[in-house]
Amino acid sequence: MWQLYQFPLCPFSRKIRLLLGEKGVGYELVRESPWERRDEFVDLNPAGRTPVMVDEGRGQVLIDSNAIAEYFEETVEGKAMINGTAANRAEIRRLVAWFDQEFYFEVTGPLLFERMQKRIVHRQPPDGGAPSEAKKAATMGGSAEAKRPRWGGSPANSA
Ligand SMILES: N[C@@H](CCC(=O)N[C@@H](CS)C(=O)NCC(=O)O)C(=O)O
Repeated sequence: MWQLYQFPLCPFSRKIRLLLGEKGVGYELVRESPWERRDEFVDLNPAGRTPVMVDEGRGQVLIDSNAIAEYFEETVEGKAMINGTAANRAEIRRLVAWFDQEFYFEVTGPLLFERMQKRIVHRQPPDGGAPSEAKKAATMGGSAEAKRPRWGGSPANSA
């Protein structure tokens, strides 16, 4: 049985939970707080980041959301999430990489830092302005990306 080491608010973990649901892969959730740098977790992933998937029976450890997504894309038949022509698949991969990078650094990362990490880990008060800046970034108002006609085409896919 697969175990997903994840943090509930981690967007990369969320992406994998959605993907596993779509693919119909059974798994057990293991809650991990990456900033605690738990020895057993760092032994699994020296980078100390969520998500990580482990199947002890198969002696398999998968690290990094994109590596995990590609692994299940290649090993589980049906409900392809990186689908279509090579050009479509390249576009899906581009969008996933773009979203992971931009949304995490401009939106989810600052929100997680202000609302959770700063309070719990650093014991500092929040900066009231930061969440509204993140919200502004989340709307992507007027960006070239927001005006693109379709995100990765259809049917449903990773993008
Ligand atoms: N490229 C990685 C990014 C994973 C990542 O940054 N996870 C964050 C939580 S959302 C983390 O574990 N941060 C702890 C750290 O960087 O020390 C992926 O796609 O899995």
